[in-house]
Amino acid sequence: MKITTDDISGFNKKVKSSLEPEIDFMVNRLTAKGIAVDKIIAKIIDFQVAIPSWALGAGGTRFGRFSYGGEPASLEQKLDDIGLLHALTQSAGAVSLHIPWDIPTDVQAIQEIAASHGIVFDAMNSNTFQDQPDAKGSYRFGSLNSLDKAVRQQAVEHNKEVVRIGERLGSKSLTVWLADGANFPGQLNFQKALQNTEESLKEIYNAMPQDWKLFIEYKPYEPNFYSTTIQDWGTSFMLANACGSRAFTLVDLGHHLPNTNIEQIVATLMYKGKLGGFHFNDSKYGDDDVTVGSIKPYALFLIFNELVYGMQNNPQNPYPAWMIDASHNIKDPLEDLIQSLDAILIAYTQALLVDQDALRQAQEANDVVKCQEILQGAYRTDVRPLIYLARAKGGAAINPLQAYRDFKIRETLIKERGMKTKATGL
Ligand code: PSV
Ligand code: MN
Repeated sequence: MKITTDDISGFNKKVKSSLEPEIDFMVNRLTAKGIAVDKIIAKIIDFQVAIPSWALGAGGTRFGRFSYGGEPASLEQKLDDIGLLHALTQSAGAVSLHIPWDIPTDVQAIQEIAASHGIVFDAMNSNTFQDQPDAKGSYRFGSLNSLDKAVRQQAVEHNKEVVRIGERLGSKSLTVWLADGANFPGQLNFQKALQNTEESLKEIYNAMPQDWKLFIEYKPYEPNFYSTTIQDWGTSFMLANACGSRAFTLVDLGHHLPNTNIEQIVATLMYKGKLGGFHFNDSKYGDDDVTVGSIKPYALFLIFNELVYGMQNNPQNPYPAWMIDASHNIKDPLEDLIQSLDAILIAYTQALLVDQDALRQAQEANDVVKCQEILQGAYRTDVRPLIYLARAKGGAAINPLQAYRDFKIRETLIKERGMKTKATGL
């Protein structure tokens, strides 16, 4: 199924008149406050988020998985799904591949499909958390941290292979997330595990092309429950520094213990020029991987406030690679992704509305009440009319979720692919 620009403009014509009063009111109000609405709209249009190749099908838990009709059964179909998402939103113009879940068999064909949808290849993801059927060594007791040199080498070689595949596709970065750790006290020598990890990462880093970046993801627990070798941002930061200037920390919102101040982590990393990648999701208890902004929207806004500040004030930090890392256990994956993109753009726009000069002055005057008023004033602004406007200007559907339903996309995908398809990956 393909959505054309005519489909989008036809849909927009239908819905625009009912939204125009809200849009006009918002634009007039912000303009009267001296805010350059055009610049904000341009920033919203520019913001692109990569969709991981594993997020197009139904996710699951260790207790089971409920398939979703019309799931993409191949990489080609996954790209088609991202193409639909991008046609509707114009903000999902990148894919992040997980190897070996999505090894392209015909690289040129895959490139052509991606290009036809306006999709580029963002960070490549390696996988040394699952054993592969033909592998000699097992990752049961670790991969890059393993005491077994042959297992470590196998994991290093896999990462090098992922880079080679990425090079052919035009990707420029590798994300390494390790499940390595221990389930029980005493199982692992922490120092040895860290040393092995550092040496393995250095080998991967040194084998990467000069224009590639390495993103090191951290996570405090799961699938190992007692310890994780790269448990937190500090460990990731230390390893990135040990590798070199093209190695960075990757923040995944779900990879923190409850109540961690993630916005402060973001600020610290950007100050040091080391925030390379960012995975969006939301959670209540752990790495729940639910829809972005569905549980803690204010926290998301505070994080975006630091991201926006960092992008404006920290030239030493590269532009971060954005990706949605969510799992869709009960919702239609495409609808869930549309909701996540909405939440990302809403929080981003609210953060763009923070009056940074007024905030600095209030901070300098130690006017704590004013500081809170400024932040919450931006957070409590219903910025959706600005997003409608940006979408109309950027060629997206003004209301992508409504368009998705009006166009009967899932019904069509089920007709085309059947009820019983199963996406590869988690
Ligand atoms: C691990 O929980 C993670 O966040 C990593 O980014 C993986 O690549 C992804 O989820 C999928 O397993
Ligand atoms: Mn992640």
